[in-house]
Amino acid sequence: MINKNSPLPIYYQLESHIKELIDTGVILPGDSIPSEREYAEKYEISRMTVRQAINSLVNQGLLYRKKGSGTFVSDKKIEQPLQGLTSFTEDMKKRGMIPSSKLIHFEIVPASSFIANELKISEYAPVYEIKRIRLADEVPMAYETNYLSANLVKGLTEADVNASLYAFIEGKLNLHIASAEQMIESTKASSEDAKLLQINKDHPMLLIQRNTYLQDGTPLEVVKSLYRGDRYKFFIKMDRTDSP
Ligand code: 16G
Repeated sequence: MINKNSPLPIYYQLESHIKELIDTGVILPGDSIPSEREYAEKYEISRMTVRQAINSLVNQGLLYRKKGSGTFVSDKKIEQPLQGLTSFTEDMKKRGMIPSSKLIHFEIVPASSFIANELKISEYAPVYEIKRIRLADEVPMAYETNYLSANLVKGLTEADVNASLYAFIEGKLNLHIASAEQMIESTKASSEDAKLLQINKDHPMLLIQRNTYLQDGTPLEVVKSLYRGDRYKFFIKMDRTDSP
């Protein structure tokens, strides 16, 4: 497994070996891996070399350390396509996971100048401000804040947002959700985010801002979604002919 005569660095060989065990399901999410000392003794290599291999896998998000109890295999990341305009509920169901929401905040507030501008409504016009923790199989995945015009999305209730916002808009209001623009950037969890998502402060996160439009171009929602960086990766297929 470790070939000391190989031109490949030993830490890299060990890293590839552990990665293969994860990829082939020999070791599963939640399983612990042997300690640095055990690897060092087994392969007669230095603990420094073992640490380098493990650090690299921790940095890639494939392993995580738990203080005092060891190093474990991370859960597999959810691969989220960027093509297609879907809802959280649809995305999770497609994967065979059970979506749910924990409603943190639901209120009609006067639109700030930023929100009014994005939704093309007047400042102080009534907007729903909705904050939800989005869960998949009961694990918190994202913290989402939506703003929608209360004059457009009439009669929205807490029960509707506990189910699916898009299902209400399309199914009950018969509005046609057509397009969206989305921006993704990296960030860290604040202490509030961390508490709500049951992760540590400064946990790596992906911040997604989405503006969604109806078929006639009316802005429908302004959304800020904070996804767990260790559980999500985004996928897009590109064609050279698509270039702007
Ligand atoms: C997704 C959308 C969000 C939308 C929500 C509706 C992203 C980044 N955001 O989370 O804009 O409001 O789905 O979900 O994908 P729902 O119909 O399950 O309430």
